[in-house]
Amino acid sequence: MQMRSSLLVPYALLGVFLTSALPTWAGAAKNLMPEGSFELLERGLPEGWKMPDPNWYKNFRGEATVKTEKGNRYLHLVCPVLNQLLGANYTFPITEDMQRLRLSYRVRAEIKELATNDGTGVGVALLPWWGNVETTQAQFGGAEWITESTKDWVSKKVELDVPKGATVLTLTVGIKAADAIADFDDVSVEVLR
Ligand SMILES: [Ca+2]
Repeated sequence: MQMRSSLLVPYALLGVFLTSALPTWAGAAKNLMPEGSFELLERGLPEGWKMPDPNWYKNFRGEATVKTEKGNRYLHLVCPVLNQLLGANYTFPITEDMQRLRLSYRVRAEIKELATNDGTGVGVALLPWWGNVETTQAQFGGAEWITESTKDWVSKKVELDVPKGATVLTLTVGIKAADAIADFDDVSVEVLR
């Protein structure tokens, strides 16, 4: 009897711990992009990101770097021509139990000119992949692309359903068919369910 009562105390404490921890677990969605803040660098480049090749974008005087402002790092893109997509990619695996995602990021854009076709500007898109084959679907989704300059940083957020059977998602942060300067920070993709 003595042993049983001594065991009761730890279990009671565990119960208190679990009860207090539950609301936190319920509110925190899993973030699939641990390096969306551009704070961690590897040889000057943001860790986990595939940056565009400088040999390619220097031909049109483009720029893709990490800059620092008040101790905070962010992605800085410059695309002075209308016929290019200048972007950084982040690829991550996805499983069948991930059905709905929330994409969010902060962006600051200076847009000088847009190409005349649709879907141009500054923004973030998610592309699904099935195995190693790229889909014919042009764009899975993202927040509406910015087509006018922002005075300061603005926050974007959008919820998206994952296409059935997708095994990999590529997130592209960039400037598409626009003469623009764009800064990005705090990119996250959370699993809502
Ligand atoms: Ca940052």
